[in-house]
Amino acid sequence: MHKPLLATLGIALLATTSANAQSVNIYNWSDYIAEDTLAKFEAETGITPVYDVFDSNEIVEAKLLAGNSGYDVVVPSGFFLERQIQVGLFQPLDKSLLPNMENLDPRIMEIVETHDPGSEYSVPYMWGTTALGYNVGMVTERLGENGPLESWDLLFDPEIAAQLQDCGIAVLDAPVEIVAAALNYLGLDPNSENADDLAAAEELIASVRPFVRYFHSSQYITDLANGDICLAVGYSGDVFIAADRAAEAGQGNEITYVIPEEGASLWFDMMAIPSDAPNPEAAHAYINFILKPEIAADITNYVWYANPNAASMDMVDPEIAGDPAIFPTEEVMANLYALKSHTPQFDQVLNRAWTRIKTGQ
Ligand code: SPD
Repeated sequence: MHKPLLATLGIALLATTSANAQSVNIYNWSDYIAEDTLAKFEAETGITPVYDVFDSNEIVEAKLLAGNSGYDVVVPSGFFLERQIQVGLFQPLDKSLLPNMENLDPRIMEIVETHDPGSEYSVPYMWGTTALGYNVGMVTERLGENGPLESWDLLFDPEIAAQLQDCGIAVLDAPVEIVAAALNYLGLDPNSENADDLAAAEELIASVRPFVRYFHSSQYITDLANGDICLAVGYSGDVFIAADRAAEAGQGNEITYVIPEEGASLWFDMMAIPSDAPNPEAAHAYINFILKPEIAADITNYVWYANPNAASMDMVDPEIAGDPAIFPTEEVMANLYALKSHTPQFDQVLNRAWTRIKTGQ
């Protein structure tokens, strides 16, 4: 007699539990979170995180523009987010749900203002630079100790790049950043939308194209670590991850990251909530959790990227906090340029040039 009643009750209980159970769908860069961040978030909030990764701003933008991405939190770079805000892809943040924003460093907040005035739609996640990672042994063997080891010549001087062809050069599949690096190397404005400037950058990159093994935005981590390539244009923390893995593997590959003397780009990856996010409340809970000092410190200590959380600095490994290639000093900062949002019109032209470069036409 009681059995069916209990069974009915059981079903009802299950239904209640799943109606109340919350989840949050997060779309973040690959290799960009500590091992235990998501487990800690779930334990603290009871919200189940569903985590998906990407390795290029263009991919995130395409998903957001298509609509119904299903994501609650996405992490584009500021120079993409800026124009995504303008076309209504994000919803305003409810700051009453983000008390941990008080931990953010006012100096960083001042810089990211240019992308999102008043942080109406976003908060910074991690930040870094895009420059050169190389295998010290392989590169010095080919270029000597006196080679241009602190210069973009490693990539952009055809005579130098040709000498590294056999050990392998990888370049990010990131048109905005690589063209900006080429423009900067040529002494031009890295954010220029001028057609002649773009043509000059394209000519420069095309001149070293024969020596580039591949264009990809995450494969270089493993390949640098294993000694399968010797030079990569990469993101700061990713090169440090490669260096760490190489040291752990003990195969004699020593990887170093350099911000070349000509300068490099500086960027901020920003957490934002898509306008059509299924669960904005859980999204706020996730963002607020990431803004806890100990969580931000955990992530920095694991992925070697600078975080914008002033209150976390006491918990960041001193070796990381004191490394000017991760937390740049004023002097290094002065040699960095911030990437700006491009107009959609320029983007089209840029992407055509990029396709020509990659296909070698
Ligand atoms: N593995 C994490 C990579 C994060 C890179 N952020 C991209 C910034 C684009 N300039």
